[in-house]
Parts: sequence; structure tokens; C-alpha cells
Amino acid sequence: MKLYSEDLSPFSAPVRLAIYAKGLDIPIGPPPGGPRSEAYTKVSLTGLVPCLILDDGTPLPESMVILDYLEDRFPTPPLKPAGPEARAREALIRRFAETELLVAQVELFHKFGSDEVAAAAALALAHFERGLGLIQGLMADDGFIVGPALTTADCVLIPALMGVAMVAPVVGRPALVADHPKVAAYVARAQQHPAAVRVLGELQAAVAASGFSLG
Ligand SMILES: N[C@@H](CCC(=O)N[C@@H](CS)C(=O)NCC(=O)O)C(=O)O
Repeated sequence: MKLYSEDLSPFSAPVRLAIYAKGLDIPIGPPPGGPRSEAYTKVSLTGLVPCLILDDGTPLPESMVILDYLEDRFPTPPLKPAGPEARAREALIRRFAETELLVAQVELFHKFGSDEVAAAAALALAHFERGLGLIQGLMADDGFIVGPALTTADCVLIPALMGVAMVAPVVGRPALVADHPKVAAYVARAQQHPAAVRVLGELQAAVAASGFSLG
């Protein structure tokens, strides 16, 4: 098994976080030839990162599908809560984190440097506000997003919220995360998990190395 991933990729970060939290010995590397290259598309199906290559060479792209596969294949330690209601809540929060926070920030990144950035920033802000509001209303009062243990929803949310905080000045709301006090308190707690520390460090180093400026 092998994971193709890029440190700068917001969709790759949740999968690496899950791998680190589970203590899995899965080699992780950049896509050969880069995303969308002919060589990488041949092995990965979509040409996008992340993509998990199974032992028989089968490509498993799509970050949320990979998270669920890792959970089924390596159930210990679990990254899903117990009980159908808690599992549904976790799935719902993960869905909002994916669609309202991650997709919106990646769409915005694609417009940086173009004359469409202002429109993209306004659209991203609307998604961020909706996502943060929904998640704040659903989240647990303490611990991780649905309780005392890290879940796949946390694996998505932790890097997604760092991305939102980073682009908040670009969308005209520097205090966007702080304006959602329950979310801000969650960030402070959740970022301390050792797997989160590792992934956020990788993301920050990759942003610094890219020379990318949000100013
Ligand atoms: N829905 C996919 C999205 C994957 C995605 O958009 N990956 C980006 C990096 S964050 C990528 O590979 N971009 C390369 C490109 O668009 O050329 C997932 O959840 O894995």
C-alpha cells in the first residue's frame, strides 16, 4: 500500500492525519510526474491527490473514500464514534467540513492571481460562514468534534480550519474563526493532538516553501 499525497494539498492532509493517528506504516510520497500528469493519471485513476494505491495496485482516489477504507481495513484505534446516532453526526459534520470548508478554499486557491479572485473570495466567505455556523451548532462542548476521541471528521476539520484561518484575511474577515467561539475553542484543543501537530506542521512548512503570499 502507498499514499500519493502533497503536503500543500488540503484534501491530502486529512488522510495523512488519519494514517498518523492510527500509527499505520504506509509509505507516503508525491505523485510521480505531478498531479494530472499522464504517468500519475495512469496509476491513480483521477490524476488528483490524495490517492491510495492498494497492495494489488488498485487506485483508491477521493479523500473521504480513503478515510472510510482505512477505517474498515485498520479499525484499531477507531476513528469513528460508537452508535448509529453519533456516527451519523460525525458523518454530517465531516460532510459540511468537506463541502463548505475544503472545497470552498481549494476553489479560491485556484483563482489566486486571476481577476476572478474577488468574486471567488465572496463565494468562499459565504461557504465558510455557512459551514462554520452549521458545524458550531452540531459540535460537542468538549473534547473532539463529537466526543472524547479523534474521528475522521476531526481529520478533515483540523486542517480545513487552519486553511480557513489562513485565507480569512483574503475573504475580508480576518477574525472569521474567532467569531465562532465554540469552533475557536475546538481548534485550540484539537490542534494539540500529536497527529494534528504533525500534519499542520507539514502544511505550514509547505506554504512557507511555496513562497505563496496571501497578502
Ligand atoms: N474530491 C477530491 C479532490 C482532490 C483534489 O482536488 N486534489 C487537489 C489537491 S488539494 C489536486 O490534486 N489538484 C491538482 C490539480 O487540480 O491539478 C478528494 O476529496 O480527494
